[in-house]
Amino acid sequence: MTRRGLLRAGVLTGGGLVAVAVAACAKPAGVGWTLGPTATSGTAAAGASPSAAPAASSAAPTAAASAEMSHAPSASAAPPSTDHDANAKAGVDRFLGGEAASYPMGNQPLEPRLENGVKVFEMTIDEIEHRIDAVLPPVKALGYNGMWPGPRLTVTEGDKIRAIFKNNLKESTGVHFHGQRLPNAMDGVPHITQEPIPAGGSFTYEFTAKTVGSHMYHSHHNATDQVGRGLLGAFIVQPKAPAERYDQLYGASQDIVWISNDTLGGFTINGRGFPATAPIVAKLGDKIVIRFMNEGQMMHPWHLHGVPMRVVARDGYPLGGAAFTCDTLGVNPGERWDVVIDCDEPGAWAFHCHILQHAEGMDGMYGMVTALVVQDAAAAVSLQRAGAPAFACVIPTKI
Ligand SMILES: [Cu+2]
Repeated sequence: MTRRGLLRAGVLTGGGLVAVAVAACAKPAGVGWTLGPTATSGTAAAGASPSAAPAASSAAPTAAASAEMSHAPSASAAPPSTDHDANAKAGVDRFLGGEAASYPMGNQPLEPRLENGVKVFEMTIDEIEHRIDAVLPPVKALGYNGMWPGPRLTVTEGDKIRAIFKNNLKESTGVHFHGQRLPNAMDGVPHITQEPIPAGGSFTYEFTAKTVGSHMYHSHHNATDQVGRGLLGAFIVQPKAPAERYDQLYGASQDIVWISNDTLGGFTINGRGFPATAPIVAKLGDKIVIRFMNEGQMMHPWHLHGVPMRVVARDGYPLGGAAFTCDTLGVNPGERWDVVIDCDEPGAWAFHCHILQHAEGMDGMYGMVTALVVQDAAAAVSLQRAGAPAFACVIPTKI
């Protein structure tokens, strides 16, 4: 099947199951990013994988992280392979088969406990084993509450917040709430506003959630390594006025956090690489919100096929009359951009970083790739790909 055919593919059932298509897993081989004729397939070529690139193009992460970065997305371990279409299809089939739902995802919502009007979040900082996909060996990562990305923390403007971080690492750390206007002592920068949180120690961050919108929390200590290895998460501050929240303001039926990273494990969306990335499944006519957050070391231009994106906020601040429409949105490290997508075209639309080395090689797609599937019962037949397996939507739908 051609790539074009694959991108059209999809299966729809009344139960909300969908199959999508994008292509599969492989890596440039040879030196740097070149796709040379000596390209091999599978993990044997991992040393030349795209996931190794950040080490070359950025301040060097630790040796441990560099070693882990050599894990390349791969469909098979049989070098050399010349059947690139088969390799690509194998990855697509894994995606279609619901690999994303086959093991636990990070970015799960964490409910605070209320203590005298304060929303208290209990957090741990742990060494974890994390799977970028269901096939590659787990990587030695770091996580908040045992997951990567860390738990999604959602509060309301004006809430009093207490976030207690217990450091279970063998090294010190610090936690910065990125994008929040904070009391200086709560800014989380070791040796500037606080002592590092030592191994085995704890630190309690207390502040009032002032800055509405899409924000993050992450390590601000040995950050190239610690953030690169997974110490990152989403911190969402909902406006106090319900009418200003995206479900009411835009009629959004899904509110999706999309955190990119590009160090440990290669190019990831919410800690996953294609084909283990979660698809986004919507119904025709739905409006959905995506909150892009970049915790990586390089810019990623997110490109959506089929339907445009309306960009409504940057770093949590509404763009108002400066809102704009695009199909490719560059998100720099540290930035957050909120977009509204009007799902008015049925189909399975590829959704990927358009730095192609982050998304597709000779053997198909890997890394920063997923798909937006717009379901339309009337179009189900024309979208159907014969024999394609179906899978359930695994994207969290509400913040
Ligand atoms: Cu990219």
